[in-house]
Amino acid sequence: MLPSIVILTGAGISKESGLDTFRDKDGIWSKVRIEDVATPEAFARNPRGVHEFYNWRRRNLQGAHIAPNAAHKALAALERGLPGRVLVVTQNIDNLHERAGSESLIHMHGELLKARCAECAAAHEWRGDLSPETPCPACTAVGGMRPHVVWFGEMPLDMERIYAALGTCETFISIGTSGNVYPAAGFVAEARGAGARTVELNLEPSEGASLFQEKLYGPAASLVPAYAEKLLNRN
Ligand code: BV8
Repeated sequence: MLPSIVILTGAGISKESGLDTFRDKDGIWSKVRIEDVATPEAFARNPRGVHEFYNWRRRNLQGAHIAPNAAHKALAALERGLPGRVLVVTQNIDNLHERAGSESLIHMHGELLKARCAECAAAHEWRGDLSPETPCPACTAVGGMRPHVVWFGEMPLDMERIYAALGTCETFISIGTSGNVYPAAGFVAEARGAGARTVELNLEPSEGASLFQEKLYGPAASLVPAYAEKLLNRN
């Protein structure tokens, strides 16, 4: 059954969990350049440097200070309250939606706690560091291990399933994303074109704000529980 509520999340939903966003003033892209750490060309040119960037983020994500916040928990409760009706599509590579209990979940940009082998394509849960010397646990090849993350210029994951859900959902909710990165930033137009009600919950208007029929601005940990409650009472 296709979900009637599709929820797109971005880095803003994890901000109050202690993870940096990308384009806020002190965000990740103010410290490193996309071209140096988040493209296949960067990885080919400087694999050790790209590994170090993701090793730092993988270690940080597993720090005791990082945990799901009320927004992640509210989305998991919404899924439990409306069985089979909710799908979360996240741009985030953190695991906070899973840790909050979300199961109907697509990581369209991959997952920081997974690594895959360029030689045999096997993907593995991965909590330690990676380096150009890391052997593949499946085929033992060395030099092919990479973060299981979608870089710029690479095709996001599960796009068919995402577009099928966007084409039939009744409500599309965008949470904590600036609407800069495609194809995710185009999802609101897809959903609206298919007749869905479109809602933006964000700290400030995103690039696509004009496409949303309902807009609420403020921190996700406050906005999302209240909005999820409203959806549960309405359905
Ligand atoms: C692709 C993993 C094609 C890496 C990331 C048009 C069509 C198609 C492609 C393009 C196009 N135009 C340009 C492109 C190319 C490119 C692109 O979009 N570039 C942009 C910069 C212009 N897109 C791609 O390359 C994509 N691939 O299209 O492939 C293709 C076709 C055929 C065959 C092969 C390929 C791939 C994009 C994926 C890149 N990987 N992530 C990693 O994480 O290291 S994307 C990167 O940006 C981030 O990872 C994140 O996932 C994503 C989006 O960022 P946001 O989540 O929105 O975060 P941001 O900081 O921007 O915003 C945070 C928001 O939260 C703000 O609005 C803020 O106000 C708010 N906020 C802050 N605090 C709070 C809050 N909200 C609520 N509460 C708070 N407390």
